[in-house]
Parts: sequence; structure tokens; C-alpha cells
Amino acid sequence: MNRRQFSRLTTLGLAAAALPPAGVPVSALPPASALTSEKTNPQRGAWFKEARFGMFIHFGLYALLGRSEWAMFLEEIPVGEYERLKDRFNPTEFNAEEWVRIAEDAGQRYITITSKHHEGFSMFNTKLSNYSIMHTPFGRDLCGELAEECHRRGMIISFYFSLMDWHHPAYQQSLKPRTPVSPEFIEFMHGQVRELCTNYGKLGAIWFDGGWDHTPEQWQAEKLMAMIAKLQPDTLINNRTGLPGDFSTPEEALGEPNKPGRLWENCMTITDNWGYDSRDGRYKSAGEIVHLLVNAVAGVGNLLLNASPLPTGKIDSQEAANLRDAGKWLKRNGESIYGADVFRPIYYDKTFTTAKGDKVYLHMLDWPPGVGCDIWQLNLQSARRAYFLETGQPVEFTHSHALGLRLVTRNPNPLPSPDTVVVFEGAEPLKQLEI
Ligand code: H79
Repeated sequence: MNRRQFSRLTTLGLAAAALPPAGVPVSALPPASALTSEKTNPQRGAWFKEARFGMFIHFGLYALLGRSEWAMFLEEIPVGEYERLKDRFNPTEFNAEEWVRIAEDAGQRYITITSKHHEGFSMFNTKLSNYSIMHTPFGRDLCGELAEECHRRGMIISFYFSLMDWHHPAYQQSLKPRTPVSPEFIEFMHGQVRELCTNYGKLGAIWFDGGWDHTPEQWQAEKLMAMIAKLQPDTLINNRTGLPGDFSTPEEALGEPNKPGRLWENCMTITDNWGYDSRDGRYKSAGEIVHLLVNAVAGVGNLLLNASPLPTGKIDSQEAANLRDAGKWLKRNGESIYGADVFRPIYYDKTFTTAKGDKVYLHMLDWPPGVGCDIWQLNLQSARRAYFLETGQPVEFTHSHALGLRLVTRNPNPLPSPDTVVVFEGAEPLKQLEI
């Protein structure tokens, strides 16, 4: 879905159900969890299902230390010492266009950036604190520049926002689990979310995190979500305020294929860390990225894959290269991913199916060149014809009770591909019978 189509969801009035009627006080409205439910407005999640693949970006003061975004906590760095990092924060090589282009080349359709992580440093132009990117040598609204570039290019922008805040003085007393959160902090934190929902145009989602030490009541999460629904009726909200919100967020794990209709997004690192860590050296290859994506989409979920900018503001070049390579596969096979639905649950690690209309896409993640294949328990007998998605070349297939689907045509790729997709036309998605 491009930006114009995304905006049309509002102009068509599809989001109206989420808007409070004029003159009704927020307290008299149904709970925000109901307001943001898909049942209220089935179109709310349309962009999310269409997009399927997004870029997470973890960027903050922690990049300067290069020891992940948890360094302040894990190394017990005192607030007074840690906050001095802002005097050195100057990612002069940051270029919003370059970041968006990397995401585009990777085939990603949305970007979710840390507007504020647990460290409490705002990467946007907040008027509510001096502990922000505006008060660094850099002095520019990085989230704002990125949002603007995204809007320009039809990339959807979402904001990650940490509820907990290791820096704000009013939060210090609330650091202990299950102690109340001070009213001053609630006002500040809700105020920052209001800024994010007011100053950066249309947002895809608000992605809360760090809420586990307190209850949704203590965060006043219902009120927070009602405010978002009012300011940004189409914006999805994740489940990390402790309320269900619109979508689930399994971290470094697959989602909820067993809950039909529930949106979910698998967030994953591309290295072994979220924030830049100079000790890391492990990169997921393009093939691994494709496998993770197919795995998520086959369970009707999304993949939000993290990229870590360096202190200079540049996205790690190896990450960018692997993303671009994964994008080459997506350019040829995107039809089987974007907006794809479930055909049947996952069966094997290396064989997945996705579906759209009367087409079923069989994803062969580990199909050696030159051989055919038997796939047990997969019945595509109703299909009229089959062909390779990349080339259109026909694929001959048979069925038998003993073996299920047999691909008679051998894999013609001279080299192993991360995923060879075979399209079956005329199959009956969701009405499959067990063999
Ligand atoms: O932003 C990323 C993480 O920083 C954040 N969520 C993703 C998207 C996150 N916050 N908390 N957690 C994840 C779970 C907490 C994990 C911990 Fe640990 C185990 C904290 C301390 C021990 C992982 C390992 C982080 C530091 C060491």
C-alpha cells in the first residue's frame, strides 16, 4: 500500500468508528482497548497486513557507548554520568533519505524508530524536556526528519516509545516494580506521546515498550490509548502497555498463528543486539532474513527487523548489504508476501505456504537444485496449474494418498535460492482437507 492509499483509509471515513463523538468526555467513552479493537473497524489493520515487512531502528545515546541499549542499566552508570553523553551526540552522517532507501531496497514497507528508549533520551523535538536531541551538538529533530522523508516517499512511519524512563527525576521513585508511577511522570509521559501523535503527521503505529514493572492502571494506559485514538484514529497500538491493543509483539520469536484474526509482529535483531554493539559481529544473512520473513508471513504475521545505526548516524554497512540482498529476492517474489494470507499452518521448518485469492504459494526454503520433491500432508489437488513465481515456468505435479503432493519438475535453479516459490492457481485456500 502506498501513502496515497494509506491516507485514503481516513478520507473514506473508515477510521471514523475510532473517533470519539464530538462533545463526549473521554471518561464516558468505551475503554480504549475496545476503541482500538479490529472489531470496531476492520480496516484499521489493513496497512499492517499489506506491509508484512518493516524496519526497526534502535538509535539513541547508547550508540556512543557501543555496548547495546541496556548499557546504562547493566553497567549501573549513574544518571549524572550517562546524561553527559548528550554533549557528544552528533550523528552528522545521518541522512533520512539514505535510511529510507535502505528500507525500500530491502522491500520493507514501514519503519519503526525509537523515539525514546529506556534511557529516557528523546530522539525527537520534545518541548517537555531538555534531555533531547535538540540539546546536543547535532541539534536536529532526527525522528522528524525521518518521518518527513517517509511521508514523502510513501513509507509508513511508526514510533517506538518506552514507558519506563531511567532518566526522568519523577520516575526515580517508580523504578521499583509495582510501586505507583508519580502523577508528574504520567503527565510528562502522556504529554510526550501527545507530541508524537500531533507533530509528525500520520503514524502507522505507536510501539510501547518497557511497561512490565507497572500495571496498565498505573500507566493510565486506557487514557493514553484513548488519546492516541482521538489524535490518530488509524494508528495501531501494540500490546506492551499491558492492554491487548491492536497487535502482539513476540520478541525474537514467532507469533500467534493459532489466534485467527489477531495481528502480530515478530520483532527481531539482525545482529545479536538492538542498539549498536561494537562487540557484536554476527549478522543474519540475506537467506536467513528471507526465511524469517516467510516464516512470519506463513503464520499471518509481520517481521520487524532491526537495524542499528552507528554513532555517526550511518546504518551498519554489512546490515545494509544483507538487507539489500534480501530485497532482491523480495522484488522477484513479493507477490507471495505482501498482503498474503494464511493457507494452512506451518508444517516443516523448510516448507511454508502463503495464499492470496485463489493462489497458494509454496515456499521451498531448502530445495536443492536438480531434484524433485514430495511434500506430505499438503493437498493442492484442486489446483489447475502450477508455475515458478520467478520465471512463470510451469511446474508439473501429482498427488497421491501415500505421499501427498509431488513436484515432478525438478528445481531448475542452478544455485540454491533462499526460497523457491511455486504458485498453485485455483487451489482452495482455507478449505483444505487433510490427506
Ligand atoms: O528495545 C529492545 C529491548 O531493549 C527491549 N525490547 C526490544 C524491542 C527490551 N526491554 N526489555 N526487554 C527487552 C526484556 C528484558 C531483558 C533483560 Fe537483559 C534481561 C534485561 C536484563 C536482562 C537483555 C539481556 C537485555 C539486557 C540483557
